[in-house]
Amino acid sequence: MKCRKCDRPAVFNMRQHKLALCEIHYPEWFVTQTQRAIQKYHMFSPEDRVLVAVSGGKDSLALWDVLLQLGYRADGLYIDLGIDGGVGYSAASRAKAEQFAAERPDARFTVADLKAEYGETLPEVARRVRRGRSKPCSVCGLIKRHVMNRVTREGGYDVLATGHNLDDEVAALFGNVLHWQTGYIARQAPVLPASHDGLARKVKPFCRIHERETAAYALITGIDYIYDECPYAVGATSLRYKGILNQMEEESPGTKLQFYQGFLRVREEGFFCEQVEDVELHPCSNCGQPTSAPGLCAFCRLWIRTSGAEG
Ligand code: Q46
Ligand code: ZN
Ligand code: ZN
Repeated sequence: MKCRKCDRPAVFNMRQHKLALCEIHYPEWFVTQTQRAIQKYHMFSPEDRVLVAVSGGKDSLALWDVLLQLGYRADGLYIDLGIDGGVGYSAASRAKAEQFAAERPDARFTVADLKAEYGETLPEVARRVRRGRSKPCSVCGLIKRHVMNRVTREGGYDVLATGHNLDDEVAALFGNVLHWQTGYIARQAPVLPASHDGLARKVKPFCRIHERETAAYALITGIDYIYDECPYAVGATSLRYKGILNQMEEESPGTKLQFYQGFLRVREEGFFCEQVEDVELHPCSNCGQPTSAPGLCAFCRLWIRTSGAEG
């Protein structure tokens, strides 16, 4: 098969776009698609300072790479959760992120080390608190959100960018629709605006890009990333949903994009807007980050043991 744009052999075929491209034109196409999403959803402008949350995986490193190529002022943040899982997961993924950053000395790179900053790794906290014993990912999500928000604000960044791709977004949407979690559905968007209460603006420039497209970009451009999933991801419901959606995509290319774009359209038409509750937020009495209940936020409650704390 030949590249659509030149005579070279195609290295990547996208059935859903009816497009096959060579090793030169595929990365170009990928970068243009990302730029289009940034502009279409008004994510940020060249003057803005962007913090990219990097995990050492293909999506986030590809995102950082593309933003730098496009000339954005993009720095990286890696959160070291201290996960071992028998494979030294955090150490290995951190090494990939560090190596990537070292090759791009103009970009700033920050590591937030959970154990060094808060005294415990994620598995240690998860074992100690009730909600973590059954669901370490729920504690992890809470910790990552807090740390990302903190570093974004402290570092004076305008926006936090994550590498969530179309498969992630569609799997989340599918799960939320399956359980009719209308509040979550209403809050799922390529851009979550900053709130005056101190929550950073969050954007997902890869929201319309398939996971296999980010993998192909990383492979073709030689980005070295960690192939392993986090050991806690094994058996995750979202992976099951991804499998089902991949089967549908296989039989009918374009299904995922159609589902997602259709959702954004009806959302734009105001379909779910009454589901967005205007919850009043208060600053946490310890860290100052916004929280719905007065007193300590859920993150600080993980570390500060009071009579009402989880145990
Ligand atoms: S890092 Fe954390 Fe994920 Fe690992 S513990 Fe779960 S949430 S699976 S994206
Ligand atoms: Zn070509
Ligand atoms: Zn707090």
